[in-house]
Parts: sequence; C-alpha cells; structure tokens
Amino acid sequence: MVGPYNHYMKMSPFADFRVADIGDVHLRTTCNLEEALQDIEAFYRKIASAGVVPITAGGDHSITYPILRGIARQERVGLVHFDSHCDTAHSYGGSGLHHGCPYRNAVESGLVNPERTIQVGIRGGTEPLWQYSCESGMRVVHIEEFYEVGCREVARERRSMMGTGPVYTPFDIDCIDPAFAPGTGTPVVGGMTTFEALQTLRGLRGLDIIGADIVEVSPPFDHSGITALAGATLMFELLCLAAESPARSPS
Ligand SMILES: [Mn+2]
Repeated sequence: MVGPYNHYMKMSPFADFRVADIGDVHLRTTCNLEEALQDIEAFYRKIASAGVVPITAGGDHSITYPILRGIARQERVGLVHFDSHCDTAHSYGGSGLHHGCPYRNAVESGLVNPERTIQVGIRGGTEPLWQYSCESGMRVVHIEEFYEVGCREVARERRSMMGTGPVYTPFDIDCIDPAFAPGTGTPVVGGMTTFEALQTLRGLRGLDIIGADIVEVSPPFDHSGITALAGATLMFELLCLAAESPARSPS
C-alpha cells in the first residue's frame, strides 16, 4: 500500500537506491533494559560503519538513544523531533533509560546538540517533566504555535537551524492526532493530521539526514491498521528524504 513512487518528490527510492529491510535487532534479553540498549547500539554501529542510512520502525521511544549512540559521528547531530512529548524527562521508576528521556540522555552524553534540536507538535499534561528541553536550549514548538505559523514556516525555521550539519529525524507516531493514529501507548488529542505531518517532513528536503525512525506504533492498540498505515507512509517519506540527502547519491 505504500510506495513505490513519491508523487511529491518525483522519485522511486526502491528503484534508484539500494534499499533493504535488514530485519530486527536481536536482543540477548528483554528483561535487562541496559543490555537490550547495548545490543541496539552495536547493531546500528555496524550499519553506520557500512555507510548505510538506517530508517527504523520501533519499538518504543527508548530505542532512539542507543540508535544515536550507534550512528554517532564526531560532530554532534541536530534533531528534528516530531512528538506530542518532549521526552527529556528524568529517570522514572528506577530507570534513566525509559521511553520518556532519550533526548536528555543524548544531549548529556554529547551525541546531540540541543541548539540544533527542534521538537514539533508538543502538547499535553506532562509538560512539567520537560523543563530540560528549554534549559538546554532546544526549540520547542507547541501544537498551537504549529497551527499559528503553519507547516511552511516551521519547516523554514528547521532548515535554517539545521544548516549543513548531520540531522537525525525521530518521529513518534503520537505526534499525530489519535483520530488518525490511535494505535499508540500514550495518545494525546489535539495533534496534527497525517497530511500536515507529511507536508512538514517535505520541508526538510536537502538536509543531511543520517537516520530516522518511527516509534511507538503499537499494533495491539490499533484499529483496522490505520496507525500502521500512517507509520509506514511516514516511513516512506523519511526514506525519500534520506535518499535525497546531499551525502547520498543513486547507486
Ligand atoms: Mn516520544
């Protein structure tokens, strides 16, 4: 149902680039979060060292931190992060590696430049947990501002913030309104439509995208596969963006 042609970008990434599904990350255990994240990091280190740009289907949002560890370069990466939550919380329930804090970890371990980080679609009742976003210098675009200024302006700001440096694009499906993507663990009403998400992603054309992910799609909570379709469609758009990134060229 998704692809093979992107009518907006006028490209067929599967025909023009070497694209493959390389399967799941094998975890030694699902009972030890620290070890599981080490396994993810090692898997992505191998991918990045082969010169491959990973587009990941999660998994909850805890996976983004070890992915960033695996694909890290010398230069800190910029983030264009789509989510209803900032995910810069403290440790919770005895763990500092849960799905609500990957970006605090990524900044504190020197992987991500908070001044080249923009978080889009933010809303909801857990805002007090995310002070770290503002304290560290991230740009937080609440959903109200997103609607006031529009997709184009948000995209323009992101482009100027990202410049020519490396960019990672994590996409939490709960950024989308649950009317369009109900199958997720922490839905928050009042989000953007799938069309608005696609249009905003398209504003990222030409950035040096070194990886992207779609996280928090939860099939048991889904209805008629609507969230899976949204996730797969967004993933296809991310693939096209990565394929068009300046560092890439057709095989
Ligand atoms: Mn998230």
